[in-house]
Amino acid sequence: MKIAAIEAIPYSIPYTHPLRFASGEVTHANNVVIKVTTQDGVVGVAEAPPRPYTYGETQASIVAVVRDLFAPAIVGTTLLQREQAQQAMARTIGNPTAKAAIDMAMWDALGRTLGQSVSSLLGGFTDRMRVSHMLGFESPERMVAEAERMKDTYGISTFKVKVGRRPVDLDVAVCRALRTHFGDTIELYIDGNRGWTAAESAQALTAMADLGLTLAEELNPADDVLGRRWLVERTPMPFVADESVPTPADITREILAGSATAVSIKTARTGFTTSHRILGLVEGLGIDVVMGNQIDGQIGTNATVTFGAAFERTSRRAGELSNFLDISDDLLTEPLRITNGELIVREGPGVGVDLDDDKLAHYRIDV
Ligand code: MUC
Ligand code: MG
Repeated sequence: MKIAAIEAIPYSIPYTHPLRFASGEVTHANNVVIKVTTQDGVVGVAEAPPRPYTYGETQASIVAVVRDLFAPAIVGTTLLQREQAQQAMARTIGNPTAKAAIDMAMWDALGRTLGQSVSSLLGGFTDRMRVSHMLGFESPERMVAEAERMKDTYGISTFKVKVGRRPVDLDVAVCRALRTHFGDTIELYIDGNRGWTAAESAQALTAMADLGLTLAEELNPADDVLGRRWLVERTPMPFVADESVPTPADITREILAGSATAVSIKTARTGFTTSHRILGLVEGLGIDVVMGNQIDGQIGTNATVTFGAAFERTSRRAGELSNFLDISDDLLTEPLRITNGELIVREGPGVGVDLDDDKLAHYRIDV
């Protein structure tokens, strides 16, 4: 079980249509595959999706920090010493997706070594999650058409609508068009990626008070400390902290400050080990939780359902598990399939997915 090598392999696959939101835009899956190889020849795999506009990580920075800092500190430990790896990486602030992918690749290698599924090792609560689809910025007509396609083709009936544009009426019109078109056959919630001010957010929530929104995420910046607290006090549904809480300590600070009442757990950001710690915090604080999407490819989406289905709390709500559908290709030998609005956990061993080496060779790039 001794770790012999940790590799970081960047690749690029175009999206069929870009996903746009208040803090940025994704046109290519410019991700980094992380492979952890043991001395016994077992290989664990995960991936890191850089979000430069959110965490400051780029493909090049992820490759460099894994190669120059994290791999030298972790190679030589065993898969049963994950806490050693956590401590080695914790010395460095930031770099969340690089750290998370190493952690998840170690878990995959451990599951493969033991012949067990990681989801069972983590908690084994259920074998599936309902799927929520994220709708990026477009006109109301196009966003309704996209939701209809997702509902008809994949049975998805939960939608997270990206908001945060100016004037606020644009996004209000989208949410109203979705509710008018689908009636109460869909669940709707919103994510502003810090695009609005507190006052704009309150104005939008008032205008949408009759639309039955179930969650409101990062509508304004958490750094607007009093504005955010003022807004959360006036928000009638759980207010989700996402990019404002990349660590357990951030969650504690923001929740105790009244700046959020729920959190998004993203395995792309906190891997399996820290996500599990966050789940304990969620239970202890008694707050709501949603399994979020870092605009992951299939490897990352599989990681999200592996974790989300492992626990009762994280499998209550639909998880954000479908935006890989917008990528023109992917790297798995056996692609993920969403049917009847659900994604099933792979049986394993490990996280249960295998890389198609020819595809990785085709899409890999130098950074
Ligand atoms: C989300 O929930 O915010 C968009 C940017 C990012 O970092 O994650 C996505 C989705
Ligand atoms: Mg978000």
